[in-house]
This record gives sequence, C-alpha cells and structure tokens, in this order.
Amino acid sequence: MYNYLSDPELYRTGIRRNLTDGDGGGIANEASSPLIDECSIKFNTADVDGDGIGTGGGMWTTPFANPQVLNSVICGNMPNQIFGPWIDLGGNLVADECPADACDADINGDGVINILDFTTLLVEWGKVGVSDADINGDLIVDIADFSTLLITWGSDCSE
Ligand SMILES: [Ca+2]
Ligand SMILES: [Ca+2]
Repeated sequence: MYNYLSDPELYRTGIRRNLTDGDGGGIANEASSPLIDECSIKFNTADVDGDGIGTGGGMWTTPFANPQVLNSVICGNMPNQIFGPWIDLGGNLVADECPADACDADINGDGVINILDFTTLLVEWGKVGVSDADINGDLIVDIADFSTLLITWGSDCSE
C-alpha cells in the first residue's frame, strides 16, 4: 500500500506477503499519516533483490509524517518491521518473529481451515518464494506449513 499526501484509516485489514525492491514492503507512507487499527502486517519484504537499498519491511515512512498504530500486529517482515516515525497508540505487537496464529493457516481466507486450504497447500507444495500457502512465512511451502495446517484444522477464523 502506497500512501502519498493522504491519511487513510485502515481497520481490521491484513497486509501480508507483499514485495518491493525498494522501501516499504507492506505500507509506504510518503508525507502520509494513516491510522492503522486492529491490522495485521505480516511477512512483507522490502529490498527483495538484497542490494541493500530498501528498508521498512512492514512499514516505511518519510520524516515529519506520523502514522498511528493501535492494537495491531507487525511481525515477520524483512529486513525489519518499521522504518521511520510512527506513533504507538498501544496494544501493538512489533516483533521479528510472529507468534503462532491459527488463522495463518486459513490460506484462502474464507474463515475456516479445511480441505480447501489443504488442497491449495498441495498445489503449492515445494514452492520457493511468496505463496499464500507459506503459512509460517519462511518463503518455502513445506512440512512446517503442513504441520501448522494440521494443528489448526477446523479452526473458526471468521469474525
Ligand atoms: Ca480456508
Ligand atoms: Ca513455510
């Protein structure tokens, strides 16, 4: 998501597995101060080509802007979580490693973890790089993702 001279409000939004060669894998704020409320910003990557140009895997913000973050999870982004200014309104988790979240295994996002997610995982099996079936965000679809799917099988992820 690229914000330029705008202050949108994001509420209960998931921003996951986005890629850029430059800055701001998940959200880039150029002179913008969004309100980020109950959002999940996970497994986004800046500087995909690894040339050292590109930062703010989860969120990147230019100086003098003030994105406000409330009750949100920002984790598992590369090469870092947040670059630039932001205002912590509380209830946030910002971490390199994401805690286990049953609903990460809801690959197709329909609110339940079932055979449809398993089918997608089979189709994507062995894929290297960004995939919805890469449940743990380590950029390969393998047995670790399958294990998480099994453990969380049948979970209700609807809101
Ligand atoms: Ca599902
Ligand atoms: Ca994986």
